Amino acid sequence: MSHHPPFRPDSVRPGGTVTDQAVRATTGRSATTGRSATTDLEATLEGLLSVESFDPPAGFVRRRPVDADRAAAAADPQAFWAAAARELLTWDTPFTQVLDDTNPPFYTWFADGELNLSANCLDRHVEAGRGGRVAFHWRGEEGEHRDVTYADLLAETQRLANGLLSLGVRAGDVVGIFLPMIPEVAAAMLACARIGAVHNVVFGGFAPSAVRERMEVSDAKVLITVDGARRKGRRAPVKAAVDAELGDLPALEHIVVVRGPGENADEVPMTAGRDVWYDELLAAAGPVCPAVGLPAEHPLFILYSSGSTAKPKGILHTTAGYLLGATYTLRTVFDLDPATDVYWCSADVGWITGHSYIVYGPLSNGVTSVMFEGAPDYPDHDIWWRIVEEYKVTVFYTAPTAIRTCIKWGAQYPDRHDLSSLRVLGTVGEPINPKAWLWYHLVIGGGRCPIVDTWWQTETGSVLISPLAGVTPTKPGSATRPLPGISPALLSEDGRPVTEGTGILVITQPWPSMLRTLYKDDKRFVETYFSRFGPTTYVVGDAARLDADGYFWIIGRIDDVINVSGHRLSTAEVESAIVAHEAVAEAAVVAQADEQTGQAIVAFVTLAGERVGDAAVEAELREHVARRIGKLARPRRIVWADDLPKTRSGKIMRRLLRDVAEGRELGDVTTLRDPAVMSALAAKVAAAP
Ligand code: 6R9
Repeated sequence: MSHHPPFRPDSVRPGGTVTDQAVRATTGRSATTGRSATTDLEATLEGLLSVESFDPPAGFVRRRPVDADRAAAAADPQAFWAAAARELLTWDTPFTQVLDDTNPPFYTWFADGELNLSANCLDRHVEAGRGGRVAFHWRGEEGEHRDVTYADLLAETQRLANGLLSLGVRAGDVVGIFLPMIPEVAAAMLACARIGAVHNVVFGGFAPSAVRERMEVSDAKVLITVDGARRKGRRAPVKAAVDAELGDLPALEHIVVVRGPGENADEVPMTAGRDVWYDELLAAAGPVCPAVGLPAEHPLFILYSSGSTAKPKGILHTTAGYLLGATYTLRTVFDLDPATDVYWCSADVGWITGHSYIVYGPLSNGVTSVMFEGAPDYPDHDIWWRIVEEYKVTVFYTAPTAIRTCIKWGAQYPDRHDLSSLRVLGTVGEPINPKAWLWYHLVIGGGRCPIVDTWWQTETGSVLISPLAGVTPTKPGSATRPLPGISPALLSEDGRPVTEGTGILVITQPWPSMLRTLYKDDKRFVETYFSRFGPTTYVVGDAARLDADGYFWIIGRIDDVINVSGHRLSTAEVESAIVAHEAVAEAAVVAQADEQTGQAIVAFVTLAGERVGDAAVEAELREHVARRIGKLARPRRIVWADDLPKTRSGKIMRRLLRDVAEGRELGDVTTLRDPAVMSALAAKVAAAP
């Protein structure tokens, strides 16, 4: 396989670039095993924080060249996407139209083509003789193993598709999926796709009331759920709770119940005529369900995403464009080789990362993945690294918040394991602070794995801005440059282009995996994304900075900007500075109304290891922030927190922290991973206002 010279920015910013050898020289970490030597990690991290840019690690050999893609996409984006759609997807009816942009912002892609998404993810691999390849190395939280091959998954998907048909599900009907991280969740999504039903996956950790809301607004006809769930050795009945919340939904005709892993001692209530066991449904169904080609723009799924307002947005994706985005970006960004790589994305299928990068992207590419049911600290804090070692994971994709949690636990857990199989690391979900980036790079990646900081959204369907592994020089904290065929730009408040500096992030050209609308709410779709700068400019909702090398730095949601005495500060920037302090594990910064300065900064801080939050640490931190950003950015107040309120997908809920800081009644906390975190913080703040 040929090796292409890496892209290099024209100029290198102060601080200079650093090579893999230099990292190894300064860290004492072996590039081949990832094991630490005796060098003080903390000092090394501190030393590297001033390094602005990292070249792709010297020994990294890229398997999939991308220079031709860049050139083709730059010359003619539509022709580029059309060629990719022909090369990467298998069509029943080839398309002749590519983009239809006659009615913006309602774009269509490949509209006269037909294909079946489940056939693209399963049948074509089996037909090519790769049915024996493992699709998922499933790993249960009690250590159970189950290898599901492509042939297994195809068989299961066909039976379930027939089962759904027997329950009266037809193309266009909505099927809810509320399942833990078990292979059945992939089969459920694929079975829907096979018959053209629209799936609506709800994160398995959400409360049944959230499931009810999402089923109700989408008129779900069937819900696929589980008898009970387990988490860190504890069990909770799911079906009974679902019944209590959803029993009276008029549109919901059937509930299919999977017998989840482990013993479930609870009595599972089953309503005759409505409820059916998953295994019994499959046993009664025929083994063959032909994959019929569906129109490219057939709706594939709805995924509710919590916006800044109370009402969640039902983001709608369609078939071909979405699949093309997931398929192309996975192989291109991560340099995945389905024949040799073992890939693991630690997200949950209940959010978009799971849809695109646990289910559709990996399966469409024919990759072998790990699927893990459990928590990262059960039975011990090294379980992720044990799994990497056991399955020889080569490509690992997780969230910055998870990395910061690992930092808090300490390098001794990854250091227990041989992580030398890893070759590419990825992050997603929020800006990654440089310290977490460096720790990930050194402790997990052994200094030898490129890190891809992938920026995208539920709405974008697939990654839009990211380094390409082994090609793009990376700057910790920057998602770097757009992928081929993607055209982001920054605009000022009044809509003028910003070529260097801070602005509102927009995408100026449609791309295949973009959302098509908000479910049954075209009006809100246009208002939310396409009203501010007109119907052809997609407004992302993030602010970003563009540097002299054309690198994008995502600052955060537009509403996460703090204004202190007329100076705009990003919560992410202040957080990053705080977290760079050696005593700190994690920080969340919010604004508190202030008579004098308009807004003042309140920082909620979790300390690493044994440090205790006292006046001395507080003074150190304030001084530290002053040095890194300026006196203006010094937190007015620091609240020591044992944990921060996070959504199930790991995003810090700053809205709730603002409520606490400003002494307001706490809003809805049911979407938090751990609602108890909020009451603990509120008590702390109330005790020392
Ligand atoms: C995939 C996903 C989207 C929002 C997005 C942005 C933030 C995601 C990021 C990132 C900085 C990254 N975000 N990736 N910010 N760097 N690499 O997370 O989708 O749940 O819809 O969230 O997450 O603010 O607008 P979603």
